[in-house]
Amino acid sequence: MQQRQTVAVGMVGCGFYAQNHLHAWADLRPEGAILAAVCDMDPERAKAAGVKFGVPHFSRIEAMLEAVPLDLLDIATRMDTHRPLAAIAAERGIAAIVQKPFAPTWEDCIAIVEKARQHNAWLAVHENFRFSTSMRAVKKVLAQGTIGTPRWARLSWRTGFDVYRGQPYLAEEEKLVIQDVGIHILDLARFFLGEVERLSCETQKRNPKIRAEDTATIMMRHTSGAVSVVEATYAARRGDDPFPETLLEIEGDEGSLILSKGEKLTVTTQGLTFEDHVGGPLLHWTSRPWHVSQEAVLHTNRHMFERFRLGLAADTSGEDNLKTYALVEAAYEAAASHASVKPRAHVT
Ligand code: NAD
Ligand code: 89V
Repeated sequence: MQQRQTVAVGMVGCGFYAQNHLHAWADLRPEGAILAAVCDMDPERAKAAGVKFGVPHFSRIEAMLEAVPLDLLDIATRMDTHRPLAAIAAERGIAAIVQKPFAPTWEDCIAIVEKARQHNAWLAVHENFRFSTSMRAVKKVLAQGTIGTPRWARLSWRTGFDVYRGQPYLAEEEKLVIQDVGIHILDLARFFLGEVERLSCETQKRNPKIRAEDTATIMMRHTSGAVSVVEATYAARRGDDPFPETLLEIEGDEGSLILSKGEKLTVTTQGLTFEDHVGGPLLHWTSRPWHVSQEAVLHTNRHMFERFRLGLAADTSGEDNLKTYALVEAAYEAAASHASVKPRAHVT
């Protein structure tokens, strides 16, 4: 396949989190990712993004696709619109990146993947936690074998940060902490320890002002034999709130690693302990505390651009993200049934 030198990107959805996608695409322009148009069904949001980033703006995706030649759509709308928007892209042979959660149901996710396959359209999910600088550093330590084979891990995302201010819809979701942030941590568990054989889950709703569960504790047996605990809450009341950082403890048969608040990595191996700050620098458009999440968008978008340009699948392709989505579904099923659950698989 001919390698593309430049890729014309269309942004669909110019809301709260899409601002980070827009800045990231602007930063990637010198590398060949060209933000060419933006679209939001809210004309004011579309105009604000178009003016800020100097590109044509539209309130309908069809109008944008008719007016501007695009190679790749970055869909940063909420999950209820992912299936119809991804279908519009696939039917035109246009590549698409879909924000997490992939879609509201397993059936919707499968339909998005199958539609892309039917039209030979490139498809990926913007699952960015694994692309953050600190998570890449952890992956490098594991890949080097520094702590040997991982046998046990705790992946912890515990905050009291007011997530509802920027994302008010979270208070109304029928499924919350596992679907919104557990999905990231479960993806990290796969990234570090491999696929999952079975899991159990307990959920809690600790905030009376919201509709769904805001706390989940998940225990998983990986096919490698490793055991992991994945935990997430929006209801923590701690002095040293690490939002939006994921804290890690991973024990191998040669040592261990701990990623603590402030993206500090402590590695113990052969009886020696090493410490280092492994987070990325603040960017001109990022700010604390969101910078950990924001810089992950830049690295994710670069990964997507480079893989698409080379005609290769993204690490978080639609197919791959089905495995993470299956863990989300299994966690809700396990919480409801009070029994361990084997995640479903997508057989093509
Ligand atoms: P938002 O509601 O602020 O923005 C969504 C935008 O999409 C709105 O402006 C809306 O008008 C627009 N939109 C909806 N349907 C459209 C359509 N058919 N055509 C064009 N525009 C349309 O939502 P948000 O908080 O920015 O979240 C968007 C997605 O990003 C969610 O799926 C959320 O889970 C995800 N998110 C991911 C991260 C992360 O990657 N770490 C962080 C926060 C949010
Ligand atoms: O990153 C996300 O997906 C956001 C969160 C509040 C978890 O940071 O929804």
